[in-house]
Amino acid sequence: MAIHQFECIDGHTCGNPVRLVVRGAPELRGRTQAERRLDFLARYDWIRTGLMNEPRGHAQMSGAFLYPATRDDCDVAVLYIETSGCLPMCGHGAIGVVTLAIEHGLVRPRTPGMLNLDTPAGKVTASYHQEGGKVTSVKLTNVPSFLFMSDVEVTIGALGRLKVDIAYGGNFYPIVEAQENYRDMADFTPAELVAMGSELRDALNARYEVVHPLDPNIRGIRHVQWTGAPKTPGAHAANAVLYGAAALDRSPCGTGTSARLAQRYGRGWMKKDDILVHESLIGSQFIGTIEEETEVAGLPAIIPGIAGWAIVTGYNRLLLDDADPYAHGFVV
Ligand code: PYC
Repeated sequence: MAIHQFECIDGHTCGNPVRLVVRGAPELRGRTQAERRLDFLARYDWIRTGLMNEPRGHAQMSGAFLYPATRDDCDVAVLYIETSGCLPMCGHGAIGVVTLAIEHGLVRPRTPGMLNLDTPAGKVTASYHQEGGKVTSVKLTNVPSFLFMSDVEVTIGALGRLKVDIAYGGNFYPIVEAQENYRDMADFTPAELVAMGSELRDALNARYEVVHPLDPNIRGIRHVQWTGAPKTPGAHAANAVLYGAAALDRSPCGTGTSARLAQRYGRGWMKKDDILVHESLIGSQFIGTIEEETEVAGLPAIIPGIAGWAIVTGYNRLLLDDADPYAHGFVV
């Protein structure tokens, strides 16, 4: 019997939680951060479920551990943890990690104002602004992102037949745009978006093999992106992203916004240097940009830029006590 202790800095990025675990990270095996992710999932997933799920976390909880970088061109490696698993990349998570880590002196960037992150999905560069010890904004230059499948047909009970595009932005996202059987996310309650999104995700995963063309360990659909008209003047579009069993991202979702930029580029609706002011379910915003054009295994792709902000909300020492029947968390 043991009590496992984890010291955390809690914060949020544009409304979505970020729990940065600063003490208690398990030692991982692997030559790359992608291999370490697989090792964590095989041997330590109970830490993720204990720190993210109830009773220590909640449906939306999301966080990260820091490790020494596995590559020379990065300052620090990040392992993302979340209620749905260990994501290859998490945009709101990265903005939160950079803010919390820089403000607390946990990392030493080689170039002031810029931190290179070694993530399971690849290198992500974060440039940040600091004023009086506070990080006021972070802009990520994300991994190559691309439109993977377009006009995929799927039928769900509540809406009937839908056509969705599936795009990659560090995770795969089916993107539901306005169409005959769907107008706007504003027509539904959050609980309805969760229920319909879960059904859509299951239907797509049952029917399609969605696998990254260069990394077979990045596979499957974990998220669904409902879209709608923004409420704030100046914003171009809104989204509500489902992840895990019942979470709707309170931020506009960094990898989701990257996927949406890639979808719009792939469809010819946006071009290099265009800007997408993306609004979340609660009205917070990320600024998405198409920084560069590239290709992934012959598919046209982009390097997305995602800008947002994060803030510290508190400090936590969490205990996973082997004597607690709920030490590893639960989902209802
Ligand atoms: O911001 O990339 C993101 C993200 C993924 C899941 C929740 N947030």
